[in-house]
Amino acid sequence: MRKRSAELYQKALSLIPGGVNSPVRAFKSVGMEPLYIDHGKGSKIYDVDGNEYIDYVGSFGPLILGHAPAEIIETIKEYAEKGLSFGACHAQEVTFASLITKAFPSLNKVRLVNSGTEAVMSTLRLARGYTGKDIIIKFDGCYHGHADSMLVAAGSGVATLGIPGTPGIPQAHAHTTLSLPYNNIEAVKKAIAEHKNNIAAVIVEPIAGNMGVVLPQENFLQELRSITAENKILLIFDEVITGFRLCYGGAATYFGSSPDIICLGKIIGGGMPIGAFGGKKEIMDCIAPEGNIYQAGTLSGNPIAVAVGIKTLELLQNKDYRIIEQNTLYLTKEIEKRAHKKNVPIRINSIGSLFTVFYSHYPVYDYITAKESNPEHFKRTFKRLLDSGIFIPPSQFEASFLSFAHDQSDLEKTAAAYDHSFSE
Ligand code: HOZ
Repeated sequence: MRKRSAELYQKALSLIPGGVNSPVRAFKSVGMEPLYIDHGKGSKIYDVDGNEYIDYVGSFGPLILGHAPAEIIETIKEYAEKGLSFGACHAQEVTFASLITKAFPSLNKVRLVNSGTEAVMSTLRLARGYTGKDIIIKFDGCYHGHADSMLVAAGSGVATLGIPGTPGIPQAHAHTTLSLPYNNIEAVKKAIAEHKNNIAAVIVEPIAGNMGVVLPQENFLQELRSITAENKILLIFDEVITGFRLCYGGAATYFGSSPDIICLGKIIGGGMPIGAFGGKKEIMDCIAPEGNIYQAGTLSGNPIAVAVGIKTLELLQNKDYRIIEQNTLYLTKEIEKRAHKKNVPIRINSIGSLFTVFYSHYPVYDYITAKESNPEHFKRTFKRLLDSGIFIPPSQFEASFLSFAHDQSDLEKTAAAYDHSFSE
């Protein structure tokens, strides 16, 4: 049934570490072999064996418009004709920076990079250079890409594979990162009191999406804003997942917060490799060549990625986010109803078009409670869903994503597939 995928994986194992170019897609935590995808269209992907799946991975977030929307493909063709990369300025960068800064009121300036990881790496250097301090506070189970200092108690693949500590990372880097429990403002107050004069920044996923979806509790983000401002510590929102996901703007817009710096990726590239970070003018002007904090990249602001980013944002400006939110609500309620009928203990965390089903009796509000989810139950559900033509992320510690391309029939099929898996 997945013969060609199995053959490709065997070959890949001898050529690529673990057979994959990023760990989560290896399907390790679900005890299966990875799918090899041939193509995607709308809400569906098709593997190399010709199987069709309703896709809730959406490339781990960028594909809010679904796979291969006609307008995006046209844009790629149009801009590819003009050249693939210049290593020089082009007009689209200015348009894109203007679109992004308009969508995020707390951003005056933005710089483009090639991925979310790169955005965070650059941001941390900027925060340290700007404040002249070293320590960064992050939160357990949050994932900010694979830069050295951010892998301490990280989510996503690190959580999926249960990788202990941070092999390959100098002690000194780990020592300048404090990882605290998510949603625990008291822990933040204590850390600030202990390291008061040496904390450069607090970085947070305003909605955690890399330990499964975990929502900020009431006042968590507001209190973070006040306590960081009071102590001259920068507040960084990692909006790589949430940027343009909940509304036209980010979680900062959605919750009315004003972080000092915001990191973006995923949706702003509509599926092309891109990242960005932005902030207030006085902070951003510290970056070279205006200032002396160095950050650079040959492919940064790649003309095709930027053209796709602009088109994606233009299309999103005319979308009604309430539709995708209602669809997610419908699906999660259906899943919940069916689980309860069959006495399967689940907790669903959901917001906007993001959701995660945890197999747990208890509410999930941080990394410890996320890890309470029954891994065997997740594994069985994943397999059953895949066999029913539903593709969710192959890890308990990732978010499922709906797109504007998912329709009622997709949602009904998905609810029925969950129902079937609960029967087992
Ligand atoms: N950081 C990505 C998900 N949050 C990794 C996905 C992958 O391994 O492809």
